[in-house]
Amino acid sequence: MKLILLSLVVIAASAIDIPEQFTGEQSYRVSGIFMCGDVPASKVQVKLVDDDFGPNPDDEMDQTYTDDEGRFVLSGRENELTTIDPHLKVYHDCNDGLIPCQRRWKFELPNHYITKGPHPTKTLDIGVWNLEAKMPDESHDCLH
Ligand SMILES: [Ca+2]
Ligand SMILES: [Ca+2]
Ligand SMILES: [Ca+2]
Repeated sequence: MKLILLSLVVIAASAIDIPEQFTGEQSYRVSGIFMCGDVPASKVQVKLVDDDFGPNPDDEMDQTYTDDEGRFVLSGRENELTTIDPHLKVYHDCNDGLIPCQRRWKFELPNHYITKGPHPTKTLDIGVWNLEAKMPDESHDCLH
């Protein structure tokens, strides 16, 4: 009886395709290109973070600036008891003229690119984004 139950659970789990859960050291790599209109958005600050909730500030996993062609690659790791919540944050001045501080974009990144351990074996390529677009939940951010 126990065996039957167990195999039923296994079948159910594979049918629903429960996402892999992680614990301990996890790593992530993401790349992409930002444009401002038809001009590459260079020197745009980008951060890979593990989103944490409540008063717990997000953990920075890596940060860099886009190159002359608007390209970036971020690669980092984080220790967490449960699966990390990878996010990409972008701070830019595209179409922001004289308004102080930077427009902040935030992307939620899919969990199935998480690698167990310190060295990411997969890369999420988010492709080319035109920063002129307006994100529904974007904000202005001065401290980053
Ligand atoms: Ca987290
Ligand atoms: Ca964390
Ligand atoms: Ca600005």
